[in-house]
Amino acid sequence: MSRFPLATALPSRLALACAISLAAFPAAASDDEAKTLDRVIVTATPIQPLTFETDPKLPRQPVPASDGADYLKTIPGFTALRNGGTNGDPVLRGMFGSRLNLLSNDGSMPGACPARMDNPLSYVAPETYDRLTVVKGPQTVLWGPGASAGTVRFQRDTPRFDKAGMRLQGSLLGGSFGRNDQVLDATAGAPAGYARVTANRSASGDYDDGNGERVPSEWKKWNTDVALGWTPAEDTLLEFTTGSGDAQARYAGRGMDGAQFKRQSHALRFEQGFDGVLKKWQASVFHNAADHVMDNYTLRDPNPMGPMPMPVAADVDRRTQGGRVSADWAWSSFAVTAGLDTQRSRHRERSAMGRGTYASVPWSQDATFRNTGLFAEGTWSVATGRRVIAGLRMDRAAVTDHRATTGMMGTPNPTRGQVRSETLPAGFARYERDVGGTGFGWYAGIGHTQRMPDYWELFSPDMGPMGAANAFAGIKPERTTQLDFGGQYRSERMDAWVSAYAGRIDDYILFSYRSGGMMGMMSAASNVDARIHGAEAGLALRPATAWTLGGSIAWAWGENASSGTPLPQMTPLEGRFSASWENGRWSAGALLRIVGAQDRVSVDQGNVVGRDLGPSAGFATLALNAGYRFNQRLQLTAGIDNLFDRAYSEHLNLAGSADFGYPAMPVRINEPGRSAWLKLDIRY
Ligand SMILES: [Cu+2]
Repeated sequence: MSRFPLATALPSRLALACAISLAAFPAAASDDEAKTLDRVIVTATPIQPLTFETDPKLPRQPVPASDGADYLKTIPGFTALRNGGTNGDPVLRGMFGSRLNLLSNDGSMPGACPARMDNPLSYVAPETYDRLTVVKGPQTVLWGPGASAGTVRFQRDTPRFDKAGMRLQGSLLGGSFGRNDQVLDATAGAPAGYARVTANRSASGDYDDGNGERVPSEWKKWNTDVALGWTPAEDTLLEFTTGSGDAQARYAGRGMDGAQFKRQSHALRFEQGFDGVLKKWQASVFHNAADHVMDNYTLRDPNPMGPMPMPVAADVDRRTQGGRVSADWAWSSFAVTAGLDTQRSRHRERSAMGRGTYASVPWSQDATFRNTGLFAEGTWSVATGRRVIAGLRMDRAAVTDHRATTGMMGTPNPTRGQVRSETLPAGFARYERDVGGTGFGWYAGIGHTQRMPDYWELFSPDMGPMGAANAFAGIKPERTTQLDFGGQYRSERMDAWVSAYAGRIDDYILFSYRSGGMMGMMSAASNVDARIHGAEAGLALRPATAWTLGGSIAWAWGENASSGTPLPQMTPLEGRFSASWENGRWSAGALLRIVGAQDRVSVDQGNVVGRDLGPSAGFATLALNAGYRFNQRLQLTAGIDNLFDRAYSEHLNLAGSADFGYPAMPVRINEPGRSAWLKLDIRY
């Protein structure tokens, strides 16, 4: 997209400022300058191969569900584990869960479900955000601990007004299978401040796969957020935000559906800019709460032949509070951001047999988490087009086990009241080079991070490693050391980029499943050593003014070095090829997505959600889109996804639930068959 600054074309000071602003400053939103026609996004292009930034308001294809994970799928290297129609769990380079640091409004919102039905991005309505930023690999320390596979931030910009006024954006989406979405984003403001309301509603019925078989996947969700900002001076901001939302989602691949996804978020942010060496300081606090109910009777009927023939529901609740203070300094060739972030999180649950009876059961708290980290990240412009970027971080993490009993049988918990605490260092260094005048640039970096096991790794497994009382007692922090390197070339007619990585993960947290227990499957967590490597690459050609031809590939490889077997849940080789045309008023495009077979599997191993079901076949799908811009304010786009109505399924997947008639032998959930959609975007 041409509106992104071409890092290679900038003089070093500007590039430095740009790098700093990407890393630390939420860029001030400019008045809506006349935008060119926004093409339908089929594959996002990087700012540089390590960093992707995309506008989540733009139309994209295949039409995404209204959740954060589906929006990431346009970035090469990402895929998602499907639950049903929405709330897929994002996976980058075969890495899942807390290996991805997922942030909304720079606060963390870990879900509550012990089976991870509500990953952090299921509480994100992407279109109500202004920017989606991804940093691949352990190559930043600014946004919290862990982040071994990458950092994903959904952000809202600060609106600024020269005079009193109003801005409005919105969209309407309609599509096959009863899909309908409405989004409103309205801001009223003056030089002294602003009020912004964002709201969305999204719904879809069950979809049909390419065989015409219905896949239980319907969802409906809504979100409303309000931001009140006070801007007494040009470089001062005090902002209060509050929001809530709820949803329901049918899950073809689960024994229960999501009957409730209640969200409450509050945040307060202060920023002050300066003219001297100290450029800025900022402070923020957040409070995020998720209250999730899963049951087998709201969106399905209990299966009389299944493990749960009676109506049953569980209510789980997670409240996370945190804060961050940071300051930015800049000298002529050196800039640094340093600060502290902290968060605490509490998890509790209650459950009962019978419809709605859980609500009268008292809560029982099972876990609390605390983490405080100190960080510093700097950029040194060695010479024109040569930069060194490095960061250090030190975290202190503690987890308390409050469970009186564990398991369905109510076995007394041997680790009740115990606290696990760890000191976790992280750091990275990267060299970036723009070869002046050639449009060519490259980078190479090394990063190390240590990640505290998360709620799902410490509390969800039925068993821990050999010799440990349970997972809480025995699972060690994961330590990732990774090389990241790549390059890019930009010219008038061609952009090309590649990002590659090679890493080792000591004490990689692995789930193994076997049949047994009351629910039919038992899980055990253990630490193994893993080796990973892979690459993503992209090419965009502009043979004529109106035409763009694009292609990208993503390849990931992993091995369990402790056993010499494949690392499970690894994304298969994927290629996307697109052609698009636009003349300012009309646009048209086609996307061919080709995914290879995956035979590097370790059956019944994986993570808290996904396990390898076996090898999978490759597939290819074709999608078409077209757009028409009536004027600067009104744009219509339309698309047909899976044009040839192919029946196919992704490798990373859940097995369909017997409640919906799926066979006992695990069968992957199929993707939607041919579907059409129409989207109207309004800017005012
Ligand atoms: Cu759940």
